[in-house]
Amino acid sequence: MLLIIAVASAVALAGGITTFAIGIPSSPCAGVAGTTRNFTIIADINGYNESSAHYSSWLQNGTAWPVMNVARCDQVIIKIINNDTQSHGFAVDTYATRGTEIIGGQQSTVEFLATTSGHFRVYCIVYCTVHRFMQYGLLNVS
Ligand SMILES: [Cu+2]
Repeated sequence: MLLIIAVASAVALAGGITTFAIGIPSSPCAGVAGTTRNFTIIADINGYNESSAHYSSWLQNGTAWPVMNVARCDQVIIKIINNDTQSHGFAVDTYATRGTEIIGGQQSTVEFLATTSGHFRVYCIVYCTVHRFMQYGLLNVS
């Protein structure tokens, strides 16, 4: 019994030492000093930051609105202010896919580290009366 305990302890110790030597996987942005990027999105009867005015450009040539440009490893803070009476949603592909619902008159903040570069759609996830104007936002992570 004592031998079993001794062996088990040795195995546990070796495992511990191995874990210590290899370490836990580092974050993709470890050691990279990114910038904090703040954005404000106003959601109301005209969409996100007047996106209804950009709807025809979106239909004609896919011009996104609003557009947020950041660098990889930046800390992204997006404040969404709902000035409407109805609820609106907010989601970002890859980074905030579940999204958040903001009740009329309230605000919410979405924050994440931009670990993956690419183009990510920004859109509403609550079926509202101006939903079509809130489907073509864009986050560019360069
Ligand atoms: Cu909507």
